[in-house]
Parts: sequence; C-alpha cells; structure tokens
Amino acid sequence: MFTKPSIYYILGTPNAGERDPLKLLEEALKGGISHFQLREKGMNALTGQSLKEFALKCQALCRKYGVPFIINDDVELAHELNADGVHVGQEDAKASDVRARVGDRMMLGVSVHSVEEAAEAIQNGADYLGMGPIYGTKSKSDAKAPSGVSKIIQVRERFPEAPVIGIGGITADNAEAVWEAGAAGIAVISAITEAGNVQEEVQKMVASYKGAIL
Ligand code: 3NM
Repeated sequence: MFTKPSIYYILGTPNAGERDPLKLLEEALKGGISHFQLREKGMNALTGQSLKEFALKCQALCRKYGVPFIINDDVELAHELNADGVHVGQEDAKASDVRARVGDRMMLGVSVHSVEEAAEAIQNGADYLGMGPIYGTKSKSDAKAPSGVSKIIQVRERFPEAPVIGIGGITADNAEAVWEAGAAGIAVISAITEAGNVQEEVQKMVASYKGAIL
C-alpha cells in the first residue's frame, strides 16, 4: 500500500489558484507521485454536483497512471465513487464509523498529532497515519504548531508496522529528515502545486529518499 518512498500529493481546486488543477495532477502523476488525495476545502471549494464531476475527472487521471485515488473527509462521495481510499482528520467522522461504512474495500487514513491519537486510529481500523505538521504550513489555517519529526519517531517506535506519512511544509529540500525518522511517505500540497516544473519537483522528492541516511 505504501512502498517507500511514497509521494502522496494532496490537492483541491482552491490550492490550484490560477493554475489548472487537472493539469497539475497530470504533471504530478507523470513525475511519479504514488498516491493522490482530493481535499476540496476552503474558500470557493466545489460542492455537490460540481465536486462530483471534478472528483470523477481526478479519479480517471489517477486510474490512467495506476495511482490510488483517495478522498478527504467526504465519506459518502468516496463510497459513491468507489474511491481507493478515504482520509479523515480528528475533527471529521470517527475512524471506526468510517471503517464500518466503507468496509475493507477502501484504504482508510487518519490524521494524528500524537502517539495517543495514533494508537486510537490504529485500533479504529486506520491503514495509515498522516502526521503533522512537521514544518510550518500555509495550506491549513487551523494547523497545530510544527513538531518536527520527533512524533514520527515516537509513533514508529510504538507501532513499527504502521505506515506513517509526514505532512506539513515538506519540500524536496527538507524531506530527508522525514525519511530518516522512518516515514513511509511524504504528503505535500504547496511544494508540488507551486513548483515551476511539477514533474521535476516530484522527481526531486523521490530522489530525496536516496539522500537520506537510513
Ligand atoms: N494537514 P503543505 S498540514 C492538509 O498537520 C494538512 O495534519 C496537516 O500542506 C496536518 O504541503 C496540512 O502546503 C497542509 O504544507 C500541508
């Protein structure tokens, strides 16, 4: 599910700004992302039918490149579209309820910020954990204070089998520490979305794994 190094791209239309989100996604897929999460949040976020139509286009692109398509928060949309996964935060639906709703046919990711939240998420059926923010982020207005990689290390010590995906302010230049902490992957919005050359940026992120001391 998470072959190292996993590059987990997250995007919603508000993140894309002036750029075409589907072009960004296709460039990122060409560059070698391993996972894609549609996270449609914030100002002018799509809803209802327009969200569904956009999600279907993202899903078709992901299928073309053989990359899992994951939906953030909207469990019903994930269910309706038969997405490959659904991801929830601590303020969203309870992981155990989501697992009960989607069964075993979908991967379930949960955002956690501590060893305690990680333990609970795993007990409630999470397949992987998103941990952050590692570094400062401008993409989540209610993000907690950055905690570096220390919490990833703690979670890896307690749950060595659980795939941990670091998130928050991660770039090709600061990803090595996240790999060294034992993360299976890095989740990224801005460093990919705002890159001058999206394909190259993703390739640099893949290459950052080789630079890490493991
Ligand atoms: N969740 P960027 S940080 C969606 O800490 C999200 O749980 C976070 O975006 C968490 O790569 C974050 O632009 C935003 O920093 C990540």
